[in-house]
Amino acid sequence: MRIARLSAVVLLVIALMGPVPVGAAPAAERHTVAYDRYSVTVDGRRVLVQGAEFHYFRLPSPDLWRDVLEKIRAGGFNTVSLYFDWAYHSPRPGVYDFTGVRDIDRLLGMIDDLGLYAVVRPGPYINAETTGGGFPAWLKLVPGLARTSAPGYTAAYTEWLSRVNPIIARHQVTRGGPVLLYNVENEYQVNTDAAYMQALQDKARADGIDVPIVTNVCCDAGSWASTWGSGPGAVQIPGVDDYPQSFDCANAETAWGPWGEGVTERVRTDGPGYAAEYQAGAIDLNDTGYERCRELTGPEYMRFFYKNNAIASGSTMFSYYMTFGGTNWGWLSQPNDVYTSYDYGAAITEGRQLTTKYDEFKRQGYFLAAARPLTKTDPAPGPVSGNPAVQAAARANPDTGTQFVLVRHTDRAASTDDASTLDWNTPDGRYRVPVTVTGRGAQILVAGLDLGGQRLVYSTSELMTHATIDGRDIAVLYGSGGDGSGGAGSRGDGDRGTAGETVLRYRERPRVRVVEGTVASSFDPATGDLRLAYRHDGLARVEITGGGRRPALLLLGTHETVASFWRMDTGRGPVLVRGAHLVRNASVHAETLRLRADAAAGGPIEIFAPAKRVTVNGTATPVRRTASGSLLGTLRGPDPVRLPELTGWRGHDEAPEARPDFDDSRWTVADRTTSLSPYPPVTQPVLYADEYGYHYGNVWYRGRFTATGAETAVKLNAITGRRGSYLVWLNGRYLGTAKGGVEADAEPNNPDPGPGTFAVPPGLLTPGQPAVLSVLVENMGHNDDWTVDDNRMRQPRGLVGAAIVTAGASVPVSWRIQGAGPADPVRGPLNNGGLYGERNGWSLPGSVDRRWPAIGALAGTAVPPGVSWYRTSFRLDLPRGHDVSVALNFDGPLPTGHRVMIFLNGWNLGLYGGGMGPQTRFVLPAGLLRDGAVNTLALAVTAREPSVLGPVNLVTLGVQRGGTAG
Ligand code: IPT
Repeated sequence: MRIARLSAVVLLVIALMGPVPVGAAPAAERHTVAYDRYSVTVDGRRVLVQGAEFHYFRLPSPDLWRDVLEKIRAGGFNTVSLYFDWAYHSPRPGVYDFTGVRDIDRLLGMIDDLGLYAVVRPGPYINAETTGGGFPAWLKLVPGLARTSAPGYTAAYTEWLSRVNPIIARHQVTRGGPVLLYNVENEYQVNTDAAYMQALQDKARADGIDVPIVTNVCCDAGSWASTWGSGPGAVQIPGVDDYPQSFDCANAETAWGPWGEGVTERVRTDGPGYAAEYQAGAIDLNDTGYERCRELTGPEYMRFFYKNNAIASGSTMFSYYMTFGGTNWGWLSQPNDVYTSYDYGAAITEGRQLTTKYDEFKRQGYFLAAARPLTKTDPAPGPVSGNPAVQAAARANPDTGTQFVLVRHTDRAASTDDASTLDWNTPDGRYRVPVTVTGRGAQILVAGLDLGGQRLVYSTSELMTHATIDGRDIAVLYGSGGDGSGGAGSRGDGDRGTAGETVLRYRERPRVRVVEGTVASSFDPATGDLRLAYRHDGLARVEITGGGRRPALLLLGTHETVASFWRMDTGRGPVLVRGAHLVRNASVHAETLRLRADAAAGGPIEIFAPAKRVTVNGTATPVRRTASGSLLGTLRGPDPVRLPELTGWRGHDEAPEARPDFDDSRWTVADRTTSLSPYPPVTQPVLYADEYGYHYGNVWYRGRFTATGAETAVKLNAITGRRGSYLVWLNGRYLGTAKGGVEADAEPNNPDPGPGTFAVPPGLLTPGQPAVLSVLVENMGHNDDWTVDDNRMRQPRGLVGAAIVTAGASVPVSWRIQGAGPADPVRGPLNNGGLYGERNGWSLPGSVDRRWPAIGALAGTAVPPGVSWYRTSFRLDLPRGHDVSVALNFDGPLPTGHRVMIFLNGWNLGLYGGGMGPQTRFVLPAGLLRDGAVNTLALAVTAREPSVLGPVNLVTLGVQRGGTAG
């Protein structure tokens, strides 16, 4: 074991400080973090890290962080993995903000309150489909190749780490907090600067990071191992990123591991296997919609690939990317891969709803937590399968002998149902065990496991969890064959009706009482084996007493029925709850179980707990004792929700910048002739928006020239990132629009959009008179920097070329540029761009629209080319003690001629239509959406052609009684 922390010095300092002054917070409990080839340990106890990737910056409402974190914990996770996004915190060099929605100290405190661990990933580079891959756009103006030891870049990232590391450091496990592991960089293996990787680690250590340092390796772990596995730059625990299903959500039905089996490779032999990012959803590369991404990575995929990975690799550290994806609000997205929603097809939707994927996480996560011997296993000789189509691979714990056997098809693509008999040498004897692999199923079967006071010899059902409650051992098991959720090769009826057998061992014949269901039992006095045989159907209940052991209750279910169980650990031991939509927390006080739980519908709730009385969200809930010794009560469903209609809209045309007489004298003169960008401008001067400090969102250009009368056209070129475009006016006349380019150095055989030629209408220009060209460029977020050498983070935004085509002498143009004002102190640097309305507060709540013309309903409103704003306000009154997820819903066909930028109470919550992606519903997160108060919606519509607006309304994405306030 390597001790990752040298605590002696710290302890000495504390000792010298003397007693803690009265009134100070008690010193948090300190722990030791270490690891060996099997697992990470905390104070010597092995931890199986079941991690959920969560991006706080994609959920701009700290109270909802708690909601999602509680859902993550209830789903069987013990860890959250967090990127920290440099760009999100820093509007300009030297300026950092960790307040409000950026308060990561609060976030880490919350994670600690919930008893979760955290893997922190502060980059500096994070990728993650965030603008610049996490790099603030101001870094484009800093000399030195990013993600290397170049001095300029080093100074910049040192600034970031000097701010973020101390916050992280005080929340480490070693100081009584949740931070268990510290991740440097992101998939750096395609790059080569070992000194940089080392410098990041030295910086972390100098800033007080004393937990193990990890990194996430992509694609080819081998090359990393040989180059970086030891020596400068090597981290203590390298992890691997695996995305076996790739990202083609359009082919959800047929994909079955296009990127391979997806088994996490062990990179170093002296550390545990670590699945740093294991695919749990997908970016919607083809604009197919995230529901298809959820199918691509649905329960079937999770069962096969996650179980396969766990047993084949013996990894004990997993992080699932993403478990909750969230929203690319403001200009957070890297536009070439994603649009506003970062739902990711994850287990918890963008609207914070639980899916069947969540159920699968729960089944597997509860198992990983309950099967403690899994934290230390070696490959073991597996049972011999009588049918070559069925494979049985095994791992065993060298101390307890417990075996974990993965049963799957030998050919991973096989979708038939196949039976086999395993010749299984278990720790408790040799058995012939019948198994069935249905469709693309995979099961982890266990042999030789102590279930509290019971001895599980083996079972052909899968174990979900076991708990000792009130002196009785309760185990929840379920069948093979899936949950019937559909997908390639899946059985429509799931595991209903499949056979199961569970063998337990006793000193003498125990009493067996089948409380519910049909279960046959037989006892073999020679071995002490009690064999239970049954078909998985509903939830069978078997009580076993005597036999020389304490009482036991087996709950034998199906995928579906066991998914309704929740396990919570209280100060008085574990409790099991069946029937609520979600259980957030449980505690036992005297003989009362206090539950915090959500109900999506009224119905029964069943509780196994050391208690006689129950309160749910503070309200006493009558319960009665059942034949299984549980408590049964009734949960109240939610009250009806009424959402207001969106009426009373007022509208205002914008874009005075297009008019020749607009006063731009305070705009920035565009006079730069050079840029650090390796992508040279097409014309002079340099018009790249970043060069003038306009980093996010729309920018305006105004070019003045003296007309000769010989002008025939205007030639422009802009790089906006995918989905951006630009609009052009000459002397106030709209000339048209073109798509912005994605990259300045696009392949010649795959030409990028960007260039646009606009004919000058005859008579528009008067020879000898001043003329004004106005261009609105809809910049999207910035490119990422996955590979260092092509310096993609320096891809320009805005105009990259502009010229007047003339039959006569060339026409010089003088340019001015205007973009976003100073960063919004509350909403942060990524909230706003440079539309006139944004610069003048039209996106904010307040009464700027008092004198705007009333237009009534939005649907049917004609919009001229250019920019128009529409505002309304509405009062929201949701039922108390409920969690209502609300979205703004656009009906009708996706518009192509205009796009809508959505502001709720000033927060930029996304882009609809106009090639922005297939999204029609935009989450309005509670917190930003104010309950019991008036809310302001402002829509900035950029029309590239005359357009008509469609209907828009509020919808619910989920309604539960309960919630974080419950
Ligand atoms: C992996 C990145 O590490 C992560 O930040 C995110 O971008 C993810 O992909 C895709 O959503 S990169 C790997 C797929 C090559």
